[in-house]
Amino acid sequence: NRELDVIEVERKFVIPDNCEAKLEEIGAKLLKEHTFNDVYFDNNTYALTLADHWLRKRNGSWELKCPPEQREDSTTSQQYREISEEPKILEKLKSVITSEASTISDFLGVTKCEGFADFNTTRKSFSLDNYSIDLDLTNWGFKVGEIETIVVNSDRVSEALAGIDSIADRLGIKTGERIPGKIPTYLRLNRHKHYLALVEGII
Ligand code: V4E
Repeated sequence: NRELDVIEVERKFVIPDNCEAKLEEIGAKLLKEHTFNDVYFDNNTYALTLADHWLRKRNGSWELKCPPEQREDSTTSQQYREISEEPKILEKLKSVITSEASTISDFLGVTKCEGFADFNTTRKSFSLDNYSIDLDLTNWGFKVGEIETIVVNSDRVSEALAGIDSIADRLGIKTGERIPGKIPTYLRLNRHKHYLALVEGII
């Protein structure tokens, strides 16, 4: 009874001026606009960051983004597992920083993990076929777009990437390069040491 590997495949993009008009033109539908708060956690040696594990409390609920078993083309696209069940999150966290903790907040205490970023995002979510297109604006003025889909089998990743590229193409967006997201940008602006750990793996 192997579990399904639910993988989120996404590509970020710089939001062009006419993006919402273009989205409408290609048939994407605005699903909702909402604002959420994220607090991200790590310790002072950036153990979670260096392991590419992203623990956050989004609107009060725990979420963990971590690498799937296999991933393709990781330079310009991102593929992550997103886990929201607390026992599974705890198990993953303990595989990065060994501890005896029995809850996530216990884990944070014994491993001295603390919040390193706390901000709000207003997100307009559009949908087109099995893809969602999010236009994000943070409360510190940063904008970033993302085209995203979920696959339940790693064999489907290339197909998902091709679908993402096709939508990007129809929107007139370049996809060849990796666009910095909210966290890399936040760290570059506010926490330079942590930023260097992220981009250069040095502490
Ligand atoms: C995966 C990741 C980070 C966590 C935040 O992920 P992101 O997709 O930007 O958040 P968001 O709000 O869009 O999540 P959603 O609502 O779609 O679930 S922070 C950095 N990374 C990956 C990463 C990395 N390991 N290295 C570099 C240089 N950049 C990015």
